[in-house]
Amino acid sequence: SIDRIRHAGLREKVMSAEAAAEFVKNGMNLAITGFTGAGYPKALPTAIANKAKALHAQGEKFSIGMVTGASTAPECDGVLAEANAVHFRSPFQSDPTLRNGINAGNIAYQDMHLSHVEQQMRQGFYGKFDIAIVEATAITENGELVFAMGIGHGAEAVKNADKVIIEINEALAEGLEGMHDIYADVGLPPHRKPIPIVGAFDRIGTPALALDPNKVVAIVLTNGGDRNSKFAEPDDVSKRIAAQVIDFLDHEVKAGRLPKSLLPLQSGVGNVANAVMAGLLDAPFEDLTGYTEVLQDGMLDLILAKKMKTASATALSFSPDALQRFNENIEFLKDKIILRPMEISNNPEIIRRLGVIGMNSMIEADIYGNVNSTHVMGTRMMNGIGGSGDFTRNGFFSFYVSPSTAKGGAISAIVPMVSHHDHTEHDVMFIVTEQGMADLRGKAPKDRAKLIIENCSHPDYRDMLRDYYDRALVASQKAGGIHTPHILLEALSWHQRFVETGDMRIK
Ligand code: 0RQ
Repeated sequence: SIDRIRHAGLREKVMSAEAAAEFVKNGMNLAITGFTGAGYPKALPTAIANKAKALHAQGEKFSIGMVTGASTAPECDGVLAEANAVHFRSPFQSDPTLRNGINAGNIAYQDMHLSHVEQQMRQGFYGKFDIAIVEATAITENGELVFAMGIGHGAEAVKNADKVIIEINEALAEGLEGMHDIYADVGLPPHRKPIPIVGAFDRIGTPALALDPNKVVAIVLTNGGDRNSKFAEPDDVSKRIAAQVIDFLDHEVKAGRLPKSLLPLQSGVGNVANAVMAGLLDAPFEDLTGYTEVLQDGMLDLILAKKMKTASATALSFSPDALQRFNENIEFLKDKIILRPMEISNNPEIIRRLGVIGMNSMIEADIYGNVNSTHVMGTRMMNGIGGSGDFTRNGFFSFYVSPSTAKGGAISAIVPMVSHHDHTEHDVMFIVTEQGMADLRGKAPKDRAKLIIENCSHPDYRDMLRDYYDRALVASQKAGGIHTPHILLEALSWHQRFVETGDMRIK
């Protein structure tokens, strides 16, 4: 209700989503909040999409450029893509309709490291932002904005855009107020200072963001849930991957190289990542901490079970059940979860200082440890790099986890050469599949290849990989160097075979 707008002057800005959508004109550049299905506007995107459809029916043009925190949901990315209302999109998405628009060539998409987004907004790489659309829990007496379940680039969006539209979502727990820590002083060089986070749970900012009331052109009241996708119960493959990661960490603790509380954990999205967190519930560690971008069910349950002391993230992305546990325990969780702008949650300086243990999923890795997180068969965008690069390059440990095959065995996740490079051999420390783990630290390419083929590849592909590697060694000798053996014309032939026959295996 209007009670959540505690600043009297701003109450006058309340209007319908349709009326607010009138501020959005063809060709505008919008900064819209949303991070992995949390904190995205629930009403404006549909109102904008309906406006687009009506204009298109009259033969008029209408589309927007759209920069979010990360992925949103069907009622944001989905409806806008479905209405052909998006001509540019950055930095991360996972919506099927939007993805199809990107892969059909109708939507220009820039896939970006999430830690870079706010800085590049300030640098003006995306041009001027006409409007920011921001989801919020409340507006304080002093006219400050209390963010929702996700912050992402929201603080920079509000500062940067000419006009601001706020959606106040009544479905959000009021107890979220106080969980956010808004530090928006990163600035641009040469005037930067160290970001003063030395412990994963340090508070360095304010619980809400000061607003310029003159920039706020509309406030829309909504009442709707976040995307709240269900998680699959960890399957056998996920459990085997998780067990190896946990065994390794346990080994490091026993060897005295890691404390019993480990180091702050980051985990990517998806079922395998969630399975690792679920596995930690029964692991012999205590007082764990999280320094991650997305906090999912697994980490929430670690906190509720008092296995994890505190967690820092930029968004809370829960299944419906976990959301209920979160809302019911919000008073207990208040001093255990902190939400930050994604420029801070994913900041290389802090990730390096804290020594974060990063765990992310991949599409494929090659025999030398290069990783592709984003493209299927080299050309088709899946989701995007997200924060995986921020954590992989700067983490204390960087794990890549994946089943060893995809599409019922027709695709090997271990290939001679990745069809797209997101994380180079210099950044990737461990590759883990249900077959086993390759520890690549301190190893040269030929040693890595042996480990990845023997430990991580699926038995159906192991002989093919051995054969490729052996012949590459001979061919590369002729080509003038065997540091990283390859047969250049054959290196991507597995992908080509899949494109032509639907199977990487030779029939
Ligand atoms: O597709 O459902 O159509 O069959 O990819 O694969 O195995 O369910 O795994 O959900 O963890 O996703 C890398 C895509 C993995 C994800 C990726 C197909 C597979 C399936 C999903 P179907 P799984 P996940 C935190 C960090 C980049 C961003 C990131 C991702 C679908 O983790 O987007 O890490 N990561 N962010 O069939 C063809 C292969 C394949 C393949 C899997 N080799 N070839 N298809 N698939 N491997 C979050 C943020 O930063 C916001």
